[in-house]
Amino acid sequence: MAQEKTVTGVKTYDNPAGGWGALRATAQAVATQMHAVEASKTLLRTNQPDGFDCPGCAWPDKKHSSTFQFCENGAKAVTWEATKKRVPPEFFAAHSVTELLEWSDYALENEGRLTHPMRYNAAADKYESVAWGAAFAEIGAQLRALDPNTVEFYTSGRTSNEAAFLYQIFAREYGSSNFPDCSNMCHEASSVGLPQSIGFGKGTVPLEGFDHCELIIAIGHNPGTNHPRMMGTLHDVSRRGVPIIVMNPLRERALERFADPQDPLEMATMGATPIASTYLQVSVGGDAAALKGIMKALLEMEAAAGGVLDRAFIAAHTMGFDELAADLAATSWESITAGSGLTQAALESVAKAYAASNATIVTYGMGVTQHVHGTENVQQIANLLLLRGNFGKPGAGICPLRGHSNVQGNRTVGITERPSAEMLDGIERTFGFRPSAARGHDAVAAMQAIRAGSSKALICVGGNLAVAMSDPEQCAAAMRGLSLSVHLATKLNRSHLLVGKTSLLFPVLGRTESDVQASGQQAVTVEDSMSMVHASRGNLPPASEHLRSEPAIVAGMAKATLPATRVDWDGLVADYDRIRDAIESVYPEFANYNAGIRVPGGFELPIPPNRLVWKTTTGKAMFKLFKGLNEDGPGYGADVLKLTTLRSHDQYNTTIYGLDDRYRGIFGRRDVVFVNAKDLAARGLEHGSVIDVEAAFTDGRRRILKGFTAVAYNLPQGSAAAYYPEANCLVPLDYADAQSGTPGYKSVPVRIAAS
Ligand SMILES: Nc1nc2c(c(=O)[nH]1)N[C@H]1C(S)=C(S)[C@@H](COP(=O)(O)OP(=O)(O)OC[C@H]3O[C@@H](n4cnc5c(=O)[nH]c(N)nc54)[C@H](O)[C@@H]3O)O[C@H]1N2
Ligand SMILES: Nc1nc2c(c(=O)[nH]1)N[C@H]1C(S)=C(S)[C@@H](COP(=O)(O)OP(=O)(O)OC[C@H]3O[C@@H](n4cnc5c(=O)[nH]c(N)nc54)[C@H](O)[C@@H]3O)O[C@H]1N2
Ligand SMILES: [Mo]
Repeated sequence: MAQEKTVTGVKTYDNPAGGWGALRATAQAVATQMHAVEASKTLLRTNQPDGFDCPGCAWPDKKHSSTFQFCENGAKAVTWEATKKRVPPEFFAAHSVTELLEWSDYALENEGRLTHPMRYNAAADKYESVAWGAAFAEIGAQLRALDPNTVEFYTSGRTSNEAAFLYQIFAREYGSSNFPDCSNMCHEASSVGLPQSIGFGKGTVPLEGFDHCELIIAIGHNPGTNHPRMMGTLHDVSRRGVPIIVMNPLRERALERFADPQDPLEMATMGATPIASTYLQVSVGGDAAALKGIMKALLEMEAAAGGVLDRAFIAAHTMGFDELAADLAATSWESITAGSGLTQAALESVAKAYAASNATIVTYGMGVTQHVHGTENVQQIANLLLLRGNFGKPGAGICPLRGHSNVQGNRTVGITERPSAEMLDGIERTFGFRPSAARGHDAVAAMQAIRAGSSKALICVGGNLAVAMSDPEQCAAAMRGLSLSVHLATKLNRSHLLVGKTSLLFPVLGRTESDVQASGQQAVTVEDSMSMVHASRGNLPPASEHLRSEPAIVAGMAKATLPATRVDWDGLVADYDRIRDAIESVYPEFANYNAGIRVPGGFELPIPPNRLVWKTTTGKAMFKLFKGLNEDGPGYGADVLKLTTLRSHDQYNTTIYGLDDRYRGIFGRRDVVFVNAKDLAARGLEHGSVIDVEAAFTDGRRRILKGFTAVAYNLPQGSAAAYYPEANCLVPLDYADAQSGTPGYKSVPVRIAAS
């Protein structure tokens, strides 16, 4: 977009996404973090059948091949972990925790890999190295003295199936059901919403589905940055002439035009392929209204001419259609267009394209889930698909784009605060004890309990909870009140510095590293967005001889905490095949687990909706009503903008690789707020104005982002955007979906004014 005024670090980016720029950035990431020879060896083994799983995203690679050497953000994720830089005990001796808290998130992680187990010494205000055995003994003694219900077990979605499973068995044998995890801030709205709709909380589309679809509707995700391997798929789909309708407030470049670095012709000619056939700039928070509008148009077409709905499918497989139809009839077009920011004609044209397609896939991401009614949002997508029977046939279905590379697997193997009877039976059958059936804490509830002082200890397998959560100021204060905090991590981050009475920091093996146990070199397993489970085996020498694997550390803590344990921790860790046998025993859907992962590409877990089996309480797929249109709760007045929070192209969640966001034209900075030029003008502001952004909540606490620079940007009037995690200070801890607990990160009511 042409800018009238020059603002430092803000430029126009006119090229397609991908292309030579992506290859250049890949080479740069490699050069700054790794030695070139080692790098090429490592990178080429990413996502190969005998290599390791790329921690960059959860999108599968085509069978037996890897697109890795062409994937800029995959390379950033791998090289960030496989870096040559180290953070040894001498580093901590030289820098106090108070000093390190002044460092940026980027600077902390950029120091490199943790090398030794460390324990915080309050008198010196420094982390000091500690022996593994002593550290485990201290954790055991403290946990034994605590009520298990006051201990929180956090998981971030990089954790392998094997580590996640051992972790939940440890926590449950100890007596806790508190499993806050990153998914609670991410796709929980899918995990809660879809089981009610279709009896299954995950995506239903296999990768091959994209070879058969006749239409894709892509809502609220930015694959050019966050699911880069998906771009190859979308590129192929577009080349087949299949329409791709995008609903996103921002015109994300990769969804407009993409040059596939794997396409020699495109690279040689500097060409590109258009991705979206239709790009609808829905308002921030306008998805429920837009989806209801498309469904209303569909029903109106059906009433006018018939033949639009799949009546046979609706009759045989669903319940709740009449209520849905009545609600849509009662919802006015005026309210739909006001709520979505889209015209009736635009929504009718989507309905027409949808009615003309025999196999439709809806893909979606955080733009849909991170709202105060995220669960209902997801259910409107399921409703839309059910209306034309888009389940159980090739090329059709729902495709949530998962976040962390194994976040889906973590949940499958039991990281959940809502244990099912089936799972508890499985654990009892396998290990001979029956864990508590009580519902535990999710991420928001855990942080609230820590803040209230009712939870005393926090163990984190990965992640950066205090920074990723809403309201970091309150989270930081809460974390400092803990009697015990334990972090398993590859790199140093801010959460590790929010020390409690006893704080321990354990360095772990990453995906890229060789994991050798008593029976030899081990593979771990992960589940991608499409329910494919496959092996991941690292090949680099560990960053330090003191590193331990996540399963080994979990086992160490468990043995020290549970003197009468029923679990053979040492035996399980000696040979991960045994962990997988135990997983299979608890979750029978992992039939022949160990054999299945020895086949290149792995195996698929069952997806009941694809067999037209609906594991809902009624045995049918359910049309779920969402009364009204506002996915974000009450309005806050005409001067209020809805601010969404985004990832830049140079970040992985709280990990900031660099300060550029190339495709959005931002360079060397992150302190910007994207606003429509008219909204700026209406407030006497302009492109480049230095502004304060203040949340409009009325709970009596002021939440302000000070001194950010306004960037006039092509997004709908009334909408605004800023980067995560900088903008998290605007989000109250309880601003979250009532059903799923997912924070409303994508719809924060704010006012802006000159600084
Ligand atoms: N390189 C890289 N890869 C990643 C990550 C990363 O940080 N970096 N994070 C991983 C994780 S954990 C996750 S969950 C995924 C996240 O992947 P995405 O879901 O793509 O994440 P976001 O950057 O939050 O972007 C959301 C998109 O939704 C749009 N949007 C914002 N608000 C709304 C809205 O109200 N409605 C609609 N329709 N759209 C909206 C934004 O413009 C943006 O394009 O990526 C994973 N992969
Ligand atoms: N405002 C706003 N807030 C958000 C979001 C948003 O869109 N907007 N998105 C939310 C989403 S979708 C998510 S998933 C969360 C992410 O929340 P988290 O998962 O908690 O955060 P990450 O930044 O992914 O965690 C990074 C840290 O993980 C550690 N790590 C990396 N690899 C490994 C490994 O292999 N093992 C171990 N043990 N540790 C490792 C490193 O120490 C690194 O510092 O943030 C949420 N917060
Ligand atoms: Mo996520």
